[in-house]
Amino acid sequence: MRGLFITFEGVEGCGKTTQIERLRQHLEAQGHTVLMTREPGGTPIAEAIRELLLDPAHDALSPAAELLLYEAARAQHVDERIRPALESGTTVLCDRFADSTTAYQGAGRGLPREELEHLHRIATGDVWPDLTIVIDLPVEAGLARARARGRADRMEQQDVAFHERVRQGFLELAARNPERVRIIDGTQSIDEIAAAIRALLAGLLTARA
Ligand code: Z5A
Repeated sequence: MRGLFITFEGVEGCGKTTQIERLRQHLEAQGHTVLMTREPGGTPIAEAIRELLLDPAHDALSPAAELLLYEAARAQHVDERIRPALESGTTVLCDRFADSTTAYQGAGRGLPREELEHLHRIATGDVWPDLTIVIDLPVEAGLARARARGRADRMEQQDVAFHERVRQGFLELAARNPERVRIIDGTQSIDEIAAAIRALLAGLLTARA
């Protein structure tokens, strides 16, 4: 059977990476084979594109060039890593995917949704998440966590209003896709969020059985 494809989304510092690691441990303990990966990145070519995108020295990058680079990294990631893993029955846990483009380049930068959807189709082909978890957190809280880590990358350096639009973008996306995209309150403790994610997944696994 094709593997499950689960993506994690939300504003900067919302706790995705922490929760993906928790879920990986939980699923592996149950006998699942799991691939943990991230966007932009996940393959050598896509990681090189990531370097370009997040380098604070590239503040002249145009919105259209930024969009195409995120989609180019995704096309490579899907072809080289995600699709083969899913076809071999592996569960794929991905830190960000096409919904990040809808929120950051769409809601954040103001690029038209229909154009983004067209590019998503080219980049992802037939690969789309079975479940997307948005960890929702007030922007200031997420940015404070990210700042505590040190030097901000090019996307983190965008102003608070940009990150607020991104947060709204994720909430609107969930409202448009209630079956696939589920919101979890990111102000809860790490353990509470992990339990909520496991409950969502249990529902999905039961529905598939
Ligand atoms: N981007 C885009 O614009 N378009 C696209 O198509 C894609 C991405 C795919 C990638 O940056 C940037 O690219 C991102 C979106 C953009 N930019 N922004 N802004 P990234 O991959 O480097 O960064 P990120 O995805 O935003 O993740 P992050 O900053 O690493 O955060 P996180 O993974 O969500 O959080 P975390 O590392 O799990 O936790 C952050 C800290 O909070 C850490 O110290 C934890 O211990 C702590 N934490 C976690 N959970 C909790 C709870 N529940 N309570 C308290 N503290 C917690």
